[in-house]
Amino acid sequence: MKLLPPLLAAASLAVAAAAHAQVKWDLPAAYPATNFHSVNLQQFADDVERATGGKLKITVHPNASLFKAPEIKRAVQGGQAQIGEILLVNFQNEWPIFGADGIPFLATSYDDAMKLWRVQKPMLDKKLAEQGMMVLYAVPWPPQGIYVKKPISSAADLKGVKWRAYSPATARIAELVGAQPVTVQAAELSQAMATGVVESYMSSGATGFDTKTYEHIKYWYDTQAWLPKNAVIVNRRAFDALDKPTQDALLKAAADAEVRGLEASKKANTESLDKLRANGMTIVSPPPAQLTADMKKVGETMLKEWLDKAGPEGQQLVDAFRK
Ligand code: PCA
Repeated sequence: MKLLPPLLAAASLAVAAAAHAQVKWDLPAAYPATNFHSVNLQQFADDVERATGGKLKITVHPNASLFKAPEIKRAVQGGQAQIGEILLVNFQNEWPIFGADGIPFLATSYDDAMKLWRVQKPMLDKKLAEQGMMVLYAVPWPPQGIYVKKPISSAADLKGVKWRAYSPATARIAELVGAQPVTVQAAELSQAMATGVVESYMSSGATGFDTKTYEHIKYWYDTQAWLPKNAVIVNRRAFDALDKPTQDALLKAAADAEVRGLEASKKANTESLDKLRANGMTIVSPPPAQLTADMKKVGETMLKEWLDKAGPEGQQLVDAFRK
């Protein structure tokens, strides 16, 4: 065997070590592995691993198995997880702009949701930078409708029902229609319906299917009230510790995931409503006129309340969105 001169040997060892040095990140997420957001996250993680030749390995932990939905943002901020997927509207009490995509009837289509994201994102970039994080990409959930046990014709029919909320805004809707709000994360929703804690809630067809809501609730009213977004956020120190090619690969995979996720959401919307029907659920589309009118009124009240809290920054966002 031919020996390398010592200096050269040391150098080649260092190169080999750098090539093999693997950075491992944990990515807590709150929705089941089969949900379209989670499938997209896994593909994002696979893309990053492939593009970096295995240098950055991201492990996705779906279904709130590592952190509960409302804890993921703090975990990423504190570095307990380097990267995570959050539901932006969960953090509206911390900063109103996080809740812009949860205001009923502000942005009600996929096009509107992405338009809203384009005006929301620069504000988010600033806020998350202050918090030592950055946002990589965001994907909307399908449009939100009302799951309810009995047929309804107006908001008055929701009085007194046990209503599952997933965010401050969905709890506020309950108050405004006279329902009884209880906050339950998606990962615990099946259980909450099975034990009778929840009789009604607003969400997408996707979450209704994920949680087998059809086993407990027979109606879904297609109000198309808003499309909340999941966002993938990363700890800034963890990002800065990566070399430039790895950072670039991560950003490229994220941009691809945003495009792919939007299409996956649209597909999940159609498919999940079909699957709910196939499992015996009645999809009421369009909803009764009085119900729509009542919910729009709820939305007007909530937009006003949101603007009061969000101040000039909020007004600027709404104006830019409506331009
Ligand atoms: N599903 C999530 C948030 C919005 C949605 O469609 C949930 O119900 O928790």
